[in-house]
Amino acid sequence: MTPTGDAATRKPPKRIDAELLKADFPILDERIHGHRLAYLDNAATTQKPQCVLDAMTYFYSTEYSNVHRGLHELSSRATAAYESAREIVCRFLNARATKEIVFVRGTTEAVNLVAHSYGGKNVGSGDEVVITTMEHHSNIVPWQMLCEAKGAHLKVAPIDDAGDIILEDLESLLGPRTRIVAVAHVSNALGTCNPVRTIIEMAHARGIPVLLDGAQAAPRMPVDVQELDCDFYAFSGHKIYGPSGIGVLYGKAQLLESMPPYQGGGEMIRHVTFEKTLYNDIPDRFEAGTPNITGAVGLAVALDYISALGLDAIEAHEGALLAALTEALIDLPGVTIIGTAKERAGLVSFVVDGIHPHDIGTILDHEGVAIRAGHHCAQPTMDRYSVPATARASLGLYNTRGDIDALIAGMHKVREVFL
Ligand code: 7TS
Repeated sequence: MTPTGDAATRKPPKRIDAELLKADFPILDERIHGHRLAYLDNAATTQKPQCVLDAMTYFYSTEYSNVHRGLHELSSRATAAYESAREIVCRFLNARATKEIVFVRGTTEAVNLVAHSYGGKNVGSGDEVVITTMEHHSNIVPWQMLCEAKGAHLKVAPIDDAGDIILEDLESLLGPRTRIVAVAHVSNALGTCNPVRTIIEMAHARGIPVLLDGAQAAPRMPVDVQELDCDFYAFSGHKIYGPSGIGVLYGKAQLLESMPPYQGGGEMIRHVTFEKTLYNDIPDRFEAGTPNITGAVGLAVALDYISALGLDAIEAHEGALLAALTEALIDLPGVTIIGTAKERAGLVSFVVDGIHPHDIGTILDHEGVAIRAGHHCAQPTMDRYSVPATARASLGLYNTRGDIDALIAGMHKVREVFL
């Protein structure tokens, strides 16, 4: 039968051939204690493809200068490269305009910027900020500092035993004094993929803006800020196959335009006298000082790289690996998975009866398997499950079934050593 209509013209879904893609990442060739590296610490940071390394070297070798300043040729090249990186980020998030994209150091700085600037202006004594139990410290502490300074209250939406936000409880925290809701899109400690569309609708119904911490979501699923209708979205370059020291804050233009500067210095001004300084338009108003120019260039290439692979293909690839990884871990005696939410992405946190997570991490390292053990900068989440730490295996686009097999073989070694 001849296919008709959509089916005839639809492109076949792209597939990730992770074994092939490993060749793009030179560091994955490293031998670790005599073993082939199985890098399963992607939630902490991802490795970089050769195209990102090359683009940064090329930029430093042929185009590098400071941006938005000099009249000379190299300054024009550098400015063009930096602003073209902003366009690539804008397209990646499907933002409405490049002025909605602010380059920052990473997710941490993005949240601090919003807490200081938006929070500084809009949060007062007796007001409330709503977060959830599963936040990374960088989406807790800046709000805590703001609340302390302003006499405001930090309200924390609880999560259930599986690691899902209890939505009715979150909704009941939203009131006339709530000034902002800040939530992880995907949790770095539990892997929960939160129902952010529902949360945004709940908040917007009461006129409350929402910041999404996209540090773990942006590298592993398509993100469309217009479709989500979030007010702010933050992510880090180093977790999305780009360089460290660069990240992105997306903000709706109307909100960013209403916000005062975060830091003062060069670049963020229009005119300075000792009596008064006029601030620049967005996004420059939030980019005081010489930015991480080469970082932005590298980030743009990383975003182009993963966009060419397809974020939906990466999501499907990691989803299949996550299912296999979860199944294999559950089969091991004494293993408890911390975080069994309805929707999960990218990572598994687990504990093993009688063995400290740090010991798991150390033995696995000797087998060439890199995971993270600790509280994952989410101590309140650890407290919620009454564990001091977990072992965490987190996935990236270059991970294969072979990497999971190496982890499971390593876990058998761990048991031999400690039990
Ligand atoms: N938010 C989430 C959800 C994160 O996972 C992280 C970093 C951050 C914010 C902070 O990002 P940064 O780039 O500004 O540091 N998470 C981790 C982790 O899970 N292991 O190491 C860093």
